[in-house]
Amino acid sequence: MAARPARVAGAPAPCATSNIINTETETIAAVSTAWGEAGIAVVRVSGPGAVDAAGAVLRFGPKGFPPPREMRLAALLDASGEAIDRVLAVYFAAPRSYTGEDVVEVHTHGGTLVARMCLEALLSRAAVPVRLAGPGEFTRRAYLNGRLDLSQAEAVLGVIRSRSAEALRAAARTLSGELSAQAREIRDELLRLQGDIEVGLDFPEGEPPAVDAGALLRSLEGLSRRLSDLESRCSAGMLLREGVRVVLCGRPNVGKSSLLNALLGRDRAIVSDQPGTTRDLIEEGAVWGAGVPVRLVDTAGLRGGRGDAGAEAPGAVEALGIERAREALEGADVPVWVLDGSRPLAPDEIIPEGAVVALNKADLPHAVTLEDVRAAAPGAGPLVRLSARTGEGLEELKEAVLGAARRGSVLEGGLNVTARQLGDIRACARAVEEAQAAVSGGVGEDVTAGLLGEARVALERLLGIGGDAGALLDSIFSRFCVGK
Ligand SMILES: Nc1nc2c(ncn2[C@@H]2O[C@H](COP(=O)(O)OP(=O)(O)O)[C@@H](O)[C@H]2O)c(=O)[nH]1
Ligand SMILES: [Mg+2]
Repeated sequence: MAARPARVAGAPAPCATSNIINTETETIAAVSTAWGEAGIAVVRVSGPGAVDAAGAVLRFGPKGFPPPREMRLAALLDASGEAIDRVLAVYFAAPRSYTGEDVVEVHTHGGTLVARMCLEALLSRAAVPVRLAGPGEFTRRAYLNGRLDLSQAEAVLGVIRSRSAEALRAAARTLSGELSAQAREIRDELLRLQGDIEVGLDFPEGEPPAVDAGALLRSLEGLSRRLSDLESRCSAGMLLREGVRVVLCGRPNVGKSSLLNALLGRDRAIVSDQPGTTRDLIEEGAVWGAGVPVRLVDTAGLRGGRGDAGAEAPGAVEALGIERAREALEGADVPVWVLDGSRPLAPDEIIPEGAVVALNKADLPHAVTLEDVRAAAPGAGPLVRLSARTGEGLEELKEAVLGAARRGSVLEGGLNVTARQLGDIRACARAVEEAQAAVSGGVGEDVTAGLLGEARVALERLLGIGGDAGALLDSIFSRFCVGK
């Protein structure tokens, strides 16, 4: 590898690529987080003018500009000196920063507008010239200043580029606004329904009710379906971003490590006929199907269902491994229970509910039929006979695992969301379900209206729309004719 360039104060950084000139004199800024609806956005400014530039657009409290590595609250100012957002700012002094230069990060509230205004302020209002950073320029500076080596710089890029083509497509779909468009439609419908009910509530006794329960129920059912579709697409997006966690479990010596190696196409885990060889978790990434990222986890063998009589008690280290295996099994998106198909099924074999069952060692004479396994574990997921040694059945296993990961939804239509956004969608779906129950149960309309309000607020949180009372009032009064 090429020697890292040394950083000499005041002197231009040595150039590794010819198009970088004098990185030390220019101050650059950019929005570092993805564009789109999010909790926060980070605007980053790097270079000798970073502190000046930040000082020109932020107003700190009495304690003033923060010392390095301390986050402080500040007001983001517009051109006239008015505060437009409350932000957090943190200063990293050179060379202890990502780029190796002076860096200030401004954390604004999410949504593209505030971040863009902050960036524009940094670019236009600082006394020192600040220009927009080019693609990857922060990382390029980090490399030039010896903060990262090239392989690390590439790794940063890899992470940014997402783990797989399908994850990237999910991100693009979300960025292109598919999620917000859908959430907004549902929110508008909730607002309309809530408005209908509240108008009815204000009518004096004896007047005809504004909503009929049948129509309301049908609307709510429609909303419920749309929300559950949105939810499953968002969970798919989460899986795509995080990777589907596939955990290989089973007794010692059934061939879990061999299966991991066979699925990866290389010898990652140690295979031996000595039971208890694998003691810790081994995790490796792969991409399956049409670009679905998968995290494969090999575990220590679980001896029997719940402690098997007759077998040697595991040593302390192996016992720890077994504990980790149990935890991994609980955290699995798709558990795969591996069995040795060349030996009869152990009477105390406990196959977890819903697990994909891999009946390994198909190259040896079969001692168990698929029917035996099905009878012993009626709650298990798909059964696949395969051989880690010959590779037979591996593709079928991958398909079964991806099928289980989809759980009825289409991974390929995934929307990339954060856990918080998924939480908001779920909260909305729950409130709509409760509203359905309230309407069918003939509970008062004020209760239904309250639940619809709750559902709507959850989506507004997702969309970053604030001040719920105003929107509701607008919706109600827009139905009244002028002059009333
Ligand atoms: N014939 C045959 N042997 C296998 C197969 N898979 C694993 N083995 C053997 O079974 C033994 C245990 O394998 P290993 O992967 O270490 O099992 P683990 O304890 O479940 O991780 C080793 O001797 C492997 O060579 C298979 O598909 N066919
Ligand atoms: Mg093993």
